[in-house]
Amino acid sequence: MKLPQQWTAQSAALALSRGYRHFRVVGEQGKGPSRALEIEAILNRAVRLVVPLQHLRDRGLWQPGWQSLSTPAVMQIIPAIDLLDGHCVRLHQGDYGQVTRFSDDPVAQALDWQRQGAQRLHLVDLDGAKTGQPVNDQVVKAITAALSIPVQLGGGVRSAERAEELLRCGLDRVILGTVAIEQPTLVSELAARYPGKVVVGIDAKDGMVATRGWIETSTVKATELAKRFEGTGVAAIISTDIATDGTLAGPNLEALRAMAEASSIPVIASGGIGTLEDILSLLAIAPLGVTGVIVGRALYDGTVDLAEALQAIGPERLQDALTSPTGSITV
Ligand code: AMZ
Repeated sequence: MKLPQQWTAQSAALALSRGYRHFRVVGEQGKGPSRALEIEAILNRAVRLVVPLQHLRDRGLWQPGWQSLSTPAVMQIIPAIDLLDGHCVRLHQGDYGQVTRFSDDPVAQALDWQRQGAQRLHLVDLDGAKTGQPVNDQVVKAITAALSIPVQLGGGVRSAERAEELLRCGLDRVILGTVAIEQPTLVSELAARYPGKVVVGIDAKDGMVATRGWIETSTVKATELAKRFEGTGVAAIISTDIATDGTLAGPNLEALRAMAEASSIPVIASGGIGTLEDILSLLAIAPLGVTGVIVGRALYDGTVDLAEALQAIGPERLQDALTSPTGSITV
């Protein structure tokens, strides 16, 4: 049955939802318990999102995840610059053999994203992650000095001294990956000493933590490592799904949900963002504690427009401006 093409809002089941408050039904799939509605949400004047509810249900995100949309969804979009030998690059699934070089002027690239409205920049020293030694410090320092927004850095931060050196240089946050699994106490100590400044990077291959430039995979579950840092003052966990990183194939929502549920530490999603819809799909798990998303290749490729994405989930979005419901649906 084709449902009427009318704008709807505030249905009984969705009355609590502020994430997708304004939408219209564009289709229906299945019958009985497997019934799914396809909705198109208005997010701003330019963007519409088709959310197949079946898709959310399949992943267990609708019940009670759908209800959990009751909190206004807020998501920080963080552009990423991965540095290899001083250049802006992206790797495919973290493979150092599959490099795409996007810019030879990382400072100009960072300034451009700041100009487009980014509130934070994510930097990765890929040489540092692989070798454990800082390689791109000159560029890192130049970017940090040039920008007025906070900058965070991961890759090769393997000691308290190194973390402190970076914070002294003006980095807002340091990201610890390999050390988080090899010396978790060091991370807890740093987090206690520098509140809000220490982020744990948990990079997972099939749910298992990978380290040292993702060349090594451990036998520790990503969610178990996340639990380890509960209550330590770690500012956030950046959860990267290696299989999707650099592929533009969409985020691994199941893995992100598991990470968000593993601890009360805010989770920043990383890996797989290819379109604005991918970013918007994260709004469904925002209430579970997914507070930000890192976007890399999609910005370079132009499949995500940063300014548009910021507008779509920022305070100016049309869904918040529209207040009068024009119909309702029953689900
Ligand atoms: O792409 C990769 N191969 C890669 C990458 N992006 N390897 C590591 N990293 C990033 C992690 C994290 O932010 O996502 O480097 C940081 C971890 O580095 P380290 O040196 O602490 O393990």
